[in-house]
Order: sequence, then C-alpha cells, then structure tokens
Amino acid sequence: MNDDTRVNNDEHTRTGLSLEALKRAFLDNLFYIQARFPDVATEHDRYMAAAYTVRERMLERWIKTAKTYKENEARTVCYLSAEFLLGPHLNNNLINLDIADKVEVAAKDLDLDLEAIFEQEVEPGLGNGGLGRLAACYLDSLATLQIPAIGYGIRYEFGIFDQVIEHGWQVEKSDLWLRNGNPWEIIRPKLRFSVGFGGHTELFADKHNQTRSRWVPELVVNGVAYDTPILGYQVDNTNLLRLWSAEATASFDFDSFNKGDYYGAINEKVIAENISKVLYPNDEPEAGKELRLRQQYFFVSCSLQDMIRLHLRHKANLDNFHHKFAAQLNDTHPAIAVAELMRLLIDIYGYSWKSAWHITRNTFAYTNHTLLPEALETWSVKLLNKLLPRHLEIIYEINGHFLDEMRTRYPFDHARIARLSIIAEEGERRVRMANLATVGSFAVNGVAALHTELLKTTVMKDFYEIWPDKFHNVTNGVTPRRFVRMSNTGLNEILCDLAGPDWAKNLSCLEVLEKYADDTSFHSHWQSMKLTAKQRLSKIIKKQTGISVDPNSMFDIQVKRIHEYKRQHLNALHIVTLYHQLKKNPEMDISPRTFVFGGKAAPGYFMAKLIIKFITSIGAVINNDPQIKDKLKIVFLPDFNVKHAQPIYPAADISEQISLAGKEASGTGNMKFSMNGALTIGTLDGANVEIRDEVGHENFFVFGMTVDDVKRKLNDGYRPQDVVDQNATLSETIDLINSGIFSHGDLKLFRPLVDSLVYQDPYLVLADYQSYVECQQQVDSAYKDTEHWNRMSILNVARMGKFSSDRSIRDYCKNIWKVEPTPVSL
Ligand code: NBG
Repeated sequence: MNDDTRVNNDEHTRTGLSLEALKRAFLDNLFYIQARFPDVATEHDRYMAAAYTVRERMLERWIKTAKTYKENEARTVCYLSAEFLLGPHLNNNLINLDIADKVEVAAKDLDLDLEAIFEQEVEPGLGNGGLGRLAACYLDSLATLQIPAIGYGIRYEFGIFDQVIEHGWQVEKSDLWLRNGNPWEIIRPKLRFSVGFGGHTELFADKHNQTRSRWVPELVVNGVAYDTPILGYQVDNTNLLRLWSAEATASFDFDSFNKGDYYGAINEKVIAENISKVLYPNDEPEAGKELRLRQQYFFVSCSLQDMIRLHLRHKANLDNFHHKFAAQLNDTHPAIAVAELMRLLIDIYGYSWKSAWHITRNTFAYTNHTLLPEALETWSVKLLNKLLPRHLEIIYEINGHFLDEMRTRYPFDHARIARLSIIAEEGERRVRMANLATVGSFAVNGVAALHTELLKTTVMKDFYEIWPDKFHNVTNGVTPRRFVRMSNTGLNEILCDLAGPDWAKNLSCLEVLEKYADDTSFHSHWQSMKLTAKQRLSKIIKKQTGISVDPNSMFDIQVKRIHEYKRQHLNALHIVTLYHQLKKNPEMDISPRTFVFGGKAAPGYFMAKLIIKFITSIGAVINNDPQIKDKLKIVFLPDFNVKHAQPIYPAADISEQISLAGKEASGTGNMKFSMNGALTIGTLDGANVEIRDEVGHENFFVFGMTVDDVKRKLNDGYRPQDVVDQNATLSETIDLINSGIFSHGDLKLFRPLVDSLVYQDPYLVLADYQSYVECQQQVDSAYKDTEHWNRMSILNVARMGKFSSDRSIRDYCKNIWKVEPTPVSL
C-alpha cells in the first residue's frame, strides 16, 4: 500500500473521511459495484454501496492491524465460539469509525433516507441468544481495548430461524441472510484446511521404532475461511472474525464416478457441505445430533490448524504455542479442541504425550454458561468412536492419566473418581465435555458471581476442590456502543453533554449523572428522552402487530428466549390476575401498562411454543375488552433478534428478569435495559444480584425465593397444588384460564400449560407467584410518583459502569489470558 496516497489522505475516495470523499465513494460504489445509476438504484443497492463505502475505510485499518500484531508477535486471544450473534454492521461501523454525523450530512446532501438504508441490512443471526450475543459484545470490546484477538466460528448458511406469528403461534421461517450477498465478509479461497471424519485408527512403528497410533479418516472435508473485520470504537485496531464454511474436497470423487456411482459421489459432497449449513437451536429436548458434533469438530480443527499456521510463520516449532495464544472455549461447544490439539501435536508434529499435554493445558481456558443439567453437553462414546476414533483414544488416555493421579489423591473414594471421570459410566457410556474442558484448561470461569459460586459448590465441586486457583468469576458485560450509543440517540445526547463524547469508552464516567438525580429540570429532559423512545417503539408495535399502545403508559418488557426457567408464564399469570381484578373492579386505580414480550422458542420445545400462544391469546382478549379502557395492553413482538432489540431497550420502564433463582447463569438483557434507564423487577439470580448491588437496593424491585429458599422448598417436597389451594387470587386466575375465555371456549388448548404448573411446576412459578404479584403492586405505586421514578431511573444508568463488556474483557485479560493491548495507528 502506498502510504502517501491513501493513509492520512482525507480526500481519498476509498479511504478518506471527508464529507466529499464519502459522497464520492458512495456514488462510485453504486456505479462500479452495484452497476446502478442513482435514479434506478433500489434501497438495497444503496445499502450495498453504503456498506462498501464503510468497509473500504475499515480495510486499511484491518491490514495495518494485522501487520502490527505480526511484527510485535503479540500474544493473541482466540475466542472459539460456535455462535456469534453480531447484529447489523453498518450503523455500528459508522459509529466506531466516528463518521456517523458526517454520514448523516452526506445522506441529506445525496437525498438518501439513512434509516431506510439501515433497514435493508439482514443481520447475521449466527447464534441463539445470550451466549452468541456475549461473544459479539466481547469482539467489540477486544478491538476497542486494542487486544490482539481472533474470533473463530462457523459461517452457517442458515442462522437462527426467522419467527413469524400466525394465529398466535410461532411459525419458523428459514433465515436467508446470505441471499442478497454479504458485503462485510471477504472469502479467503486459498485459506483452507482439511478436516477428517470417521474411519479407523491403526498402529505403526515410527522412525524411532516407537509404536504410535494414526488416524485414517473415511471422509475429508475442507474448511474455507470467510473473514469479517471487527473495528474497535474510535481506535484503529480492527480485529478478525474468521468463520469457516465447509466444502467438499473435490466436486466429485473419480473413483465412485468410474464405478458408475455418480450419485454416491455427489452425496459425499452434500454430506460435506451440510456441515456448515444450519445453526442448531438450543433448548431442544434431545441434542445428541451427529451433525452438531461434526460442526463442533469441524470449526475447532480448522481454527487450531490456522493458529498453528500463524505460529509457524515466526517459530520453528510449537514449543511456545501456549505463549503465543490463549484460546477461550465459549461453553463446551468447542471442547473437543482439547483432544484435537493433542492429536495435532502428537500425530502431526511428533510431540511426546507429556510435552503435548503441557502445551494443550496451558492454551485453553473454559467458560461455563449454564448449570442446567440438560444443557451440559455429553457425547456418546459410540458416536465419538464412529466420527472421531482417534480423539476418543486420546480422551481415554487423558482420562487415564487424570484418574491415576486422582486415585493417588483420593484412594478408595470410588464415588468421587466416578464423578470426576471424563467418561460417564451410568447407562450408555458418554463423554462429559465439561469435564474434558476443565481437565484440559488452565482456567475455568462462570459468568456472574452467583453462578461462579454455584459452579464451585455444585456441578464443579469436585474439580474446585482439586484446583481452587483454576476457578475465576468474570461477570458478563454488554457493549454500551451498540446498546446505548447507537440504539438510544436521546440518552447518548444527554451523556455526551454531561460526561463528554468519550463516555461510551469509559462507562464509569456515567457517575456524573448522580448529581442530577434530584434535579427536576434535568428530570424533564430525562422523561422526554424516555418518551421519545417509547413513541418510537409504539410505532414499531403498530406496524408489526397492528396494536395501538399509549406511549404514556408504563412499558413493561420481557424480551429473551422463551424458556420455562425464564418464566414468561409467571409474567403472563400476573397479567391475567390484573385483568381479573379489573373486571371485578373496573375503577381500580392502576397505572396503565403496556406489556411487551419478544423471543424465540426452540422449534421442538412444545411448552415454550404454547407459552407464546398463551401470551398472544390473553392479548387478543384483553386488548379488545372495552371495559379495560386501555389500562392493559399486551404485545408479542415477532422475530426478536439483535436488530429488533435495539429500539426496545431504550423504551422500557420496567425490565422483567424473573428466572427461578439459580437457573439464569447471568443474563445480559438485564444489563441492556438498566443501562437505558429501565428499572428491574427481578429475582436474586445471575447478574441481577450484582446489578442490584451496584444500582442500590432501593432502586431495584426484588422478589421471590433465593437459591437457598429454592433448595429448601424442594427438599421439603414442593406441591404446587397446595399453593393454589391456599391462594384465592391464584386459584381464581387459574380458574379464569381454565374457563376457556382466552381460547374461544377450547378447554384443552392451555391444559398442558396449566397442568404442568399445577402438578409439576419444575421452575416453581406458583411458589413465587404471590411475591411477584406484591412486588408488581410496588412497581405500580412507584410509577405514580414520577419524580421518584425518574430519580431511580437516572441512578440506574449512573451506576451501570461495571456492566460494560470492556470491564469483562479487562478482567479476562488480567486474570485469565495475561495479554496486553497492542495499539495500532494508521
Ligand atoms: C447463557 C445463559 C445466560 C448468560 C449467557 C451468556 C447459554 C448456554 N447460556 O444466562 O443462559 O447470560 O449464556 O453468558 O446459552
């Protein structure tokens, strides 16, 4: 690159940041890339031209970053994650490049509707929910903090399904995010690695006459790299997200072709290319799917081979591989990496077991994101043996060494040894991926203080006793750039005024708001900021659902995946209770409320889908009941994703974080709401505990059982029917549902939901019902005291500094990865 003509040249068409350069670039790209004149261009053409204009400006930063990291031989974080839920790129990149204002002017000059252009972008939905979004927030913070980092994952051709609501039910539509092209990625056709599957292992004598095992796979597929630049906020560091796409090694296999088995050969191509075809939904009852294991191994193997390639550019061997890289396992999805790195080191690079284990164990760190037993991955030995026979051998050997050590430490404690074993022996033998990840890592962390404590005292107790120093807590965080700076224009303006334009880089400076908590003239700014956001969401609600809502009503919002442990049905029960009370006493004095729900249910999760139907059904009745006089409105916003989430957080007055204590590892939506000035009604679960401690107990609506209460209740033998029998309001609420009033007289429709609550109630919804209803009454009266409410809302924002993902990443860097920033400048 000729530094004189491009870099630092504000007028350069491809790189310049001047108004004129931006406009010229846009028109050039419209013409030379989209092949359109402005007067025949579609909105999508304009989006593509805008995207390329922005991407060009990122490329020189990206290349400079790669060069700087390479020259410095910087220690690099590799974030291995099966999911990255990035959200739309365009506006985010404008903000990170610090040209959002200029682009607004340019758009005016060119007579473009910028909002309509943003609207064109289909987000890459390469994740299910919190875990994938967290990975995306972390990429943003890693780049912003100038940490050398690579995100490694899978380029799913179909991401999470699109949700539409038909007759009140969720219907899944396939996600076609690549249909119109993806301007943010760059394919690296020459950057490909082969990945084997199946076959067998055989013993052979190596050149030192040592017996070794080698793997003869039956199928080999290629992983091809697709790279996306991740620009930091107002820095030049631009990191790499590298996603692997599967391809057949050849278009067909001549052998089969000559044998006349053309379709057999094509079939192999189909099998190969299926690997990166579709993202698996989580929360499916049975996830033991072969293709899923193929996906995990596929991306892990490509990523490790790529890391080795990068390392060998500088070094003669892999002895110091673990000095060069810290590889984070985002949940157990990439945990097979432990066995794969061992295989590569031993089988391909000739390392001894001992040296390979030393390198491997010092390379990986593992984050646990859930305690739900059904979400702790295990793979059957049978399946592993079929798909990855060499890895199974290695896992057995790792386990053998580990258990030998443990038998010395705990002689005769067979029960403990069985719990520690990587192989579960009860019933069908299975490999416990969390155990493999823990044994094969130098650090293990939970994602909120409470969650980490529970890890140490329950699922990982035995491991914690062996290696107490291996365990860390890193409380999750979210990027204030996307979720405040970009999504909440009104709040951004206020914060820029009070804390300066750099507030989004240093979230603790939000503390300046404390001074204004009692300033009534400031309150009116605050309130009008909120109102504007609510008006905006009201328009979206009207457009998406046809429902008119009053922006002056209290906006009470629960958006997240639909799951019984998250207890959307508790929220719904409360709404039915309010409805019932209003019907009995139409003059009851309550603050008018708009309840907003959003979230996807796993396609195979019947109860979650029924909960959606329940919410839409109570909405259909209550919203149209003239007696209610608009005191209650219920909205289910379809297709909750990152893009649709952005205007939601700023509009909330109340954020619902009502999971059963002990079940939500952290939650991150809770942080997004609070940062935007919503008050939380929540249980003492996940990060709620820390949010409440930060914002002040008096500024948080807490209810429900604690983890200890839950434990006690279950030990005492919980009978939900008893709760119903003893609580008249609850019993009337349930009767009302059973009357068929929300199901056009169909008495069967909601039976499974009601029966599950009354006879099983696995997430103790009924046990927390009374406490929740009472807490909601406090919310109702608090909302009537506008001044006090504003004060609480301001203090929530003022005290959210801790929950920036920058803080989380700093914690990882300092306590786990031991990496330092490498600033890049053009
Ligand atoms: C989810 C938890 C959330 C947490 C995110 C990010 C999984 C397996 N876990 O509580 O349920 O906020 O991870 O850590 O998706």
